[in-house]
Amino acid sequence: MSIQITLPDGSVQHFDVGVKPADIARGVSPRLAEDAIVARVNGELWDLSRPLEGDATVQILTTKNPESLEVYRHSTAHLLAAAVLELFPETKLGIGPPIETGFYYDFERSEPFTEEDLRKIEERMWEIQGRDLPYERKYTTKENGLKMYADQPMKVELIQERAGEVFSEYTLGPHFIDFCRGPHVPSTKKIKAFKLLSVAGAYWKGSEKNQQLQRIYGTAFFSKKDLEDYLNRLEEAKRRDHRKLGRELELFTVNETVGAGLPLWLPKGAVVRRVLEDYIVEQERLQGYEHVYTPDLAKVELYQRSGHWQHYHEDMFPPMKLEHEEMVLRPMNCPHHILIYESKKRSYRDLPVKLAELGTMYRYERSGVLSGLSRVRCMTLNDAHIFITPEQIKQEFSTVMKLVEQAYKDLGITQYRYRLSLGDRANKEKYVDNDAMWDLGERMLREAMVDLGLPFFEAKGEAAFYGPKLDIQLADVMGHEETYSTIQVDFHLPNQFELTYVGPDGKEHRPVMIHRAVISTMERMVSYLIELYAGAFPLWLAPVQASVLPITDRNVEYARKVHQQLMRAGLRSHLDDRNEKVNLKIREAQLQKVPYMLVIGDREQESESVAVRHRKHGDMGAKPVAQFMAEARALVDSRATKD
Ligand code: TSB
Ligand code: ZN
Repeated sequence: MSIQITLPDGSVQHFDVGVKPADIARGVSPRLAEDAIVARVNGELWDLSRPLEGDATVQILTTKNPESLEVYRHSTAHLLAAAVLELFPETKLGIGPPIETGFYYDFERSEPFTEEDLRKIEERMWEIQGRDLPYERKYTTKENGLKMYADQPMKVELIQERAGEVFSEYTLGPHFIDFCRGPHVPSTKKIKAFKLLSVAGAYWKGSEKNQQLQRIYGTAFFSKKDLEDYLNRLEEAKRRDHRKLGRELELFTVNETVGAGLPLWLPKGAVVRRVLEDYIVEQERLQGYEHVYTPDLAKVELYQRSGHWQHYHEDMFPPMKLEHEEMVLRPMNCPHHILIYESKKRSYRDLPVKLAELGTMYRYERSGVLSGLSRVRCMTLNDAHIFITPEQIKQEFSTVMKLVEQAYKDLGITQYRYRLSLGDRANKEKYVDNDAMWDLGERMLREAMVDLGLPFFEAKGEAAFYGPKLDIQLADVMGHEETYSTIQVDFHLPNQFELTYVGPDGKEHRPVMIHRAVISTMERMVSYLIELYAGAFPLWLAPVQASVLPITDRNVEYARKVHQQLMRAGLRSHLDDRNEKVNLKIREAQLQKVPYMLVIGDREQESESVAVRHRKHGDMGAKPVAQFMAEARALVDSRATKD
């Protein structure tokens, strides 16, 4: 019997039933057959060696298609499991999926896997790879399967839960077989570059009620070069990791007794934060923002009225009972600012009203997603709520965008993407139900971006519950993106609180709100800056800008005088008057990434100068104190970000 195969270019070919995608690829070109990883058959991923039973559209996927990498990594996970079973036959298998960064496989075994074991397993994986074993798809009846997998209890559990009467499985050589939907690459020789990275604990099915497993993480790429690039980036990310640098540079700490996601800012981190706060408050002042202070908690009623209670409940800390009231820690600052807006009568002449606050808020982030300063449970946002007429939306949006761009320039941030974060009309639980409002808000933001000529991409289901957002996404060394700045259009909260302003017609009208955060939360922005600069902050942000280092006891008094002069000039100086060798002091200041080390010996003391050493450029020669101060101040005032 002959079947019709439609190829992506629309051409139709006839083949015998049972033809394999691999044969079709070979028919197109030997090159395609060589590059093929997997096929897409009627929209479904399909092994190259799996026969086709009827008419179908067939696309051959090569290393260029993103889905191929997932399949390839999944196949590498099978290779890992096969190697583990060869070396440690008593091991029980969990699951082994591909993930964004590679793949993992979960194993149950009483002995922990050591570094040395990982090395051996990786070696064995290469050995199996060299055997050029096919990934063969087979079928088993459930009844038979349960017998076959009798010594693999987790597989039995999965088969009982998920398998139909007949299910698919994949073999790799005579001994390895895995209950698996597939598809896979045709053979182990296709797998050219992989590395095992780490072992971590994991629970079977992710639940602490179940047994603990050992999860071996690895990664795989189509080429050795891609793998090396990735491993280099991974090294770089480790070197820059803000949690590691935060410890080494004494910026912040997390103490289990306080709780996860509740970092403590150490003196040096607090300086960086304070500099940032002062900076942004000043920029806002120049733009006509008025700064307010509001409490970190309020009665539940406030959030019932705003809609947070209905739509944002899961992200809030549970309420506290106080006499006859229920109070909650605020997850956002908007309701408080709204109450300030409505504390007096507003006229169209007063608009825009821009209320700003370094507002502290609390969110119940799940423990698994918490990370250092970048994702926390208690955070202080550079927040503001702008109350305007509908006609002012675009103008105000553009003014905020300018503020964002200025801040990024001053902070030295250059890599970012604009994301238009849309609602989801079908999700009434997460989002306020008002299609017309969403349509309008999303259109306004889209048009505002087009007017500004800025490129953006759209993401459904990323909006705030009350309205769409224009988010600015910053990526870390590994390419992982997070939202930092955000500009949000909101028609909902003004309605909920029945806000008004008196228009030129003497009647009451409803304002629109823009929620915006220019430099995100202090926590998240500092985490980013630590990684961006690998801890070597630009002079204007550095916790210690200059370390004054007397060489001998004789020089301490003059050094103290220099230190005080610097402090009075508004420079953050540290006097290291310990009775230690100056070389040790220099080394320590260097490790702390202090921009300038000012070495003071007899010669400098006599000439009222300092010997300047820069953390990157090394020895910069002696300079009169006044000259050093003037130069340093100029760099601080211009917010230079390059060393
Ligand atoms: C801008 N009501 C608005 C505000 O007026 C608001 O809260 N928007 S938000 O929910 O998007 O949060 C603002 C920013 O806070 C986010 O863009 C993100 O950069 C930062 N942020 C959110 N959650 C966390 C967290 N868990 N840890 C650190 N920063 C966070
Ligand atoms: Zn808000």
